[in-house]
Amino acid sequence: MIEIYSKKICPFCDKAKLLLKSKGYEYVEYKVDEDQELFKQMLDRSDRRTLPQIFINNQHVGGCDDLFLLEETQGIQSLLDKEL
Ligand SMILES: N[C@@H](CCC(=O)N[C@@H](CS)C(=O)NCC(=O)O)C(=O)O
Repeated sequence: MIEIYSKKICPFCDKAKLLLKSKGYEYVEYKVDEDQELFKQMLDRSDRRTLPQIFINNQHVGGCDDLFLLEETQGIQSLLDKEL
């Protein structure tokens, strides 16, 4: 499962979501600007304040740059394939 914390005006969020869509991955999106609790949850889980923050199978990937790096190196699929 891929989870992404995002907000409305956020070029890095758009770029990350575009990568996921282009590779055919589905994701659950949490819009932190619509719910303050979701922002707190993101802080708790990631200890970061910038958006997006991305999790794959509950593992923290990081932001947009981290997602691209992951795809270039071991691949997004490798985290999806990992047993929890
Ligand atoms: N290197 C980060 C950059 C993320 C970033 O700067 N995101 C902007 C929004 S597009 C942000 O969160 N800025 C600070 C803020 O809005 O509080 C990444 O790749 O995710």
